Amino acid sequence: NQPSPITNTHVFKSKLPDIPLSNHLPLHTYCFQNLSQFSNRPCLIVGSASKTYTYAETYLLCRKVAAGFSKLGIGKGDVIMILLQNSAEFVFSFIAASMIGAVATTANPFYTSAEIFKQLSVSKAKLIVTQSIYVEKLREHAKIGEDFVVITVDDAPEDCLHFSVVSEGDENEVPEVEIQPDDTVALPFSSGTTGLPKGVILTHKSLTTSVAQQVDGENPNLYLTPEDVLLCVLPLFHIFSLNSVLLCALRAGSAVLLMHKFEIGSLLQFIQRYRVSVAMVVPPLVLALAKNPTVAEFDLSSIRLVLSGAAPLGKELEEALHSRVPQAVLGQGYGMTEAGPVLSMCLGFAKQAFPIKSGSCGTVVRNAELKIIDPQSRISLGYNQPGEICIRGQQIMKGYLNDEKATAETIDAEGWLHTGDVGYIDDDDEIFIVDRVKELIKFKGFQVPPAELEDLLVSHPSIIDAAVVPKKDVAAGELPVAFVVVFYKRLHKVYFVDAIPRSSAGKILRKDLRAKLESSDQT
Ligand code: 4UU
Repeated sequence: NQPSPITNTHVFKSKLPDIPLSNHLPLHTYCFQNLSQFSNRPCLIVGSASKTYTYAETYLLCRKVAAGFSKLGIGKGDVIMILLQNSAEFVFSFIAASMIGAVATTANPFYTSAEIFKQLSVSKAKLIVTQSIYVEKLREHAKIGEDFVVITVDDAPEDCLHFSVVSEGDENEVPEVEIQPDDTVALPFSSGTTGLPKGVILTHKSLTTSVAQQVDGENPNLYLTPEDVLLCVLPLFHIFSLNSVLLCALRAGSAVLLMHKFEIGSLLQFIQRYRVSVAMVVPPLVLALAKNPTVAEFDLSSIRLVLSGAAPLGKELEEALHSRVPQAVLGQGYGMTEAGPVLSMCLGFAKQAFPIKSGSCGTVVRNAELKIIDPQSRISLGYNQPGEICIRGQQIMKGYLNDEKATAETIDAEGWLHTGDVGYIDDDDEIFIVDRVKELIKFKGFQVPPAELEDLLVSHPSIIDAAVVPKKDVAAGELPVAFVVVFYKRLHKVYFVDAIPRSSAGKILRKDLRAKLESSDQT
């Protein structure tokens, strides 16, 4: 216990001991390392299709797709874009990319064409796996087949290939590639503490370390077993679901119940039918589970653990959910794409669980160091003093793609990643997030970079200047709100609606809109 000679930094560690890490292994090798123990157990359950893939089948399909990608010319270091809702094909594509040393960049299929193309051009993706309904967006700025190859998981439109082209590959023809721990495997996009979305370089080592910090060791922080069924309704293109649901489940041999979208009725049916035991959620989903009256008609007794993350979870909401699933341990994980992503996890989820407090985001994960610094002086702080949360460890990103400046602003010379989140550590080593010093807006847990909306607003000829900030909201957590400076004919308020009411002749029903205004003014 020698004090450091240079600084006396207060460093917080997990209450669990560090463990040996198998982070020299490529991600897919690490995830499937214990496969033989559960090869005939369910791995992927596609809720909507009532189809289950065992571990052996999943592994085989990943290898086939890896061979198929390779045959299409995808090699080491090449990037594929996965533009899919949660599906078995998402999983096969992601793991297959890892198997051939390629990189998967994941994107929200609801993105506009412009958003998708920004990510495509920065990541230089050569192949896109998507659904036919999104293909039109890919035609707007490019020629399919020339600029990139498009594979659809359903009927292939013109110039596109059907997924069977890769999934019927020969599993014995997966090329032998040398994969180094420092090679990139995933390239999710995040705006970080400032500016526009950037490619976050996550290496094989980052992700294997992060998964190990959660589910490995004699007393795993997040204890999962082959008997568990994990709810996978959060989108896999976001790092929370990709890492803490999919990759952790594969390593532990748990089953993953894939749902392509959130709809409360089918969600409840699936939980009941498949006896979901572990539910990874975001606060808006907690709200639905806690408050929706239909929940009472379903049997949720199989749920033993609820892990909420990606945005702050109110105490009142947590307690409301507790009354719906009294048998379950409720707790939070705290993550950030750049941090690999998990910084802290509820120790109530450990095999030998610790007592926990509601409102806490858990305790820093093992094999990592966390410090809290004064945002002005940058001096590290002790217990119970709020400041900016910083993390160091082998799980954090290698950096932002082609952006040394943003990388240097986020990871300092000593290897500390600065989160832009403000929090404190209490006497029991639990982390409480109290504020955010970065500009990021979190709408239902999704990133909304204000800079992106500001750019869009000022590109309008009548808008001189604009600023976008979050406004607190019960259902969404935060709503992006714009302040705009315009030339003349000033609008004082803008309402966002799904559709403008029109008569059958197409005339705007202004009377209906005015009535809507009067009723909303009273609230
Ligand atoms: C208050 O949201 C994420 C990742 C979340 C995650 C991942 C694995 C949670 C649990 C888990 O096991 O990543 P990003 O990059 O989209 O957003 C990061 C930001 C954080 O910096 C913080 O501001 O999202 C916010 N955030 C939270 N805020 C994330 N988790 C929490 C939380 N409470 N529990």
